[in-house]
Amino acid sequence: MTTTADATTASLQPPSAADSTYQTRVADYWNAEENPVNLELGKIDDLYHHHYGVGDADWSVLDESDPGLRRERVTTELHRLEHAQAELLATHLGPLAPADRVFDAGCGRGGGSVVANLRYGCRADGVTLSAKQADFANEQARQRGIDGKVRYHCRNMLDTGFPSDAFAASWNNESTMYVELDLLFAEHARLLRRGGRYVVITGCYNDTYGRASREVSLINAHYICDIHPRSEYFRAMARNRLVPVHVQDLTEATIPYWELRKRADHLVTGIEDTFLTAYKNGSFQYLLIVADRV
Ligand code: SAH
Ligand code: GPP
Ligand code: MG
Repeated sequence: MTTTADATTASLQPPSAADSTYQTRVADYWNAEENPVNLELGKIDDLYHHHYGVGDADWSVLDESDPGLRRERVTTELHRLEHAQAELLATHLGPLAPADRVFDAGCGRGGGSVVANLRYGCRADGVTLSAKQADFANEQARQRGIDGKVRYHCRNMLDTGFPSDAFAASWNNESTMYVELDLLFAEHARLLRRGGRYVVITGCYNDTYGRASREVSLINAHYICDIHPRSEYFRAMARNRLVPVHVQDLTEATIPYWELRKRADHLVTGIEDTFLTAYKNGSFQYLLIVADRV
């Protein structure tokens, strides 16, 4: 009886990095994810991003008459906008020295840590719930010859096991909507040294709208996430020794990306109109917050 019960319990237990059934489902999503909008863009220069873009789009790519060339130009333009987002985040991490260590919380296929390493020469540790993403990212680092400095781990960003006060900077790029902010910021505050820098880019719901809109709920369902209100970021940072030094509303800056992506027939996933409606009806915001660990 006891043996049977133990065996049943063991078979239901989530894999090591996930500590709940919810996190197991999130890991399943990312282990299975192979959207062309992510893989085709990443292939261009082996920088694989799982975030959206910022900045003005070059609309002339849509005028290309040759269909194959048009697809290629649109793909390249979307990648340029996603890369600009990664660079924007990275500029706020510094200054950093090559000996400094940075933490990439919810690292996806690893692009963000590579961008930080290329910019500062720093050491980076990325963590993701997905073993497949961590393996993929480590192979990319090996091919670039930066695997001595940039490492990816299949771990939980709420409980990384990394040493305290060891990191000069850390960030979440579109990964905060999978976790409770108090637990997340407590871990960043533990890992960062005093005066260390924390940066987040996220989609949040707008408190002035009221509660989560229909579109915000559809985005939650699409990605299996739970988008927080803007207010919750500042409350949770204040409770966890993170003091904002710069806040930027990127909503206007991300709309061209979505308008262009919507017209990329070969890359659309079906969520494009929902993002555009959510941004335009004022219920949803794309936000950058930079904070110091005190
Ligand atoms: N920051 C990356 C990827 C964002 S996609 C980029 O900008 O490209 C969201 C990522 O968050 C996925 O890799 C997912 O595995 C990760 N994630 C979600 N919950 C997590 C958790 N509790 N611990 C570690 N990673 C998590
Ligand atoms: C980006 O990943 C999306 C997320 C991490 C989840 C939700 C983010 C919000 C800002 C709400 P992706 O690049 O894998 O998404 P897609 O496949 O749609 O390009
Ligand atoms: Mg994407």
